[in-house]
Amino acid sequence: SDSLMEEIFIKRSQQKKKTSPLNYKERWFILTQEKIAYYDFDSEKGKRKGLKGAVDIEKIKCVETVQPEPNAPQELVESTELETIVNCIIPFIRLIIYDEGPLYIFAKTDDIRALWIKKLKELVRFNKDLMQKYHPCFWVDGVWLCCQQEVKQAMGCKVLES
Ligand code: 4IP
Ligand code: ZN
Repeated sequence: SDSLMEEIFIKRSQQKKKTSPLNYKERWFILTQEKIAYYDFDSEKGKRKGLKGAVDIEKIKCVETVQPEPNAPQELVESTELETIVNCIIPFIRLIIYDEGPLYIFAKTDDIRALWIKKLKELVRFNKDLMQKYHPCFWVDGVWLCCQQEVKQAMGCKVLES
């Protein structure tokens, strides 16, 4: 269906498996009424390439901002090309979407972040099973930095103000 918004964001790997690497990739995000999808792209030609992943809007349980990782990203970023970008963006960004696990997306400016969060919150407003609590910090090395819980699915530790 029609694209509502498009933007290039840096995405943290979702680490669906315990062995998945933690890395950051630049992806072209397209938001429609049904999903938020992200694609690989050719930065020189400004062209979109293959679909890398998508989250169904109706499965989203929470859209929130989170605190930056205290020691990220220097030693976490694997691609040296991305390092500068991630370094200069990290302080500004924080957009998190929960589906099964958290999807962390980094926006380049506060304005872009605010715009996307506003739009996404609108879209998920009537979803079933919206979370009342979330984790305001990152999931790193098998632990939630905010509350030290060691289960990824553990209930959030901070109540959402709506
Ligand atoms: C991949 O690392 C990419 O970061 C994937 O992102 C990511 O998938 C994978 O995480 C992660 O293992 P390598 O490229 O070094 O293999 P993308 O699909 O954007 O390329 P996500 O789920 O974040 O899209 P897993 O846990 O999904 O495998
Ligand atoms: Zn927590």
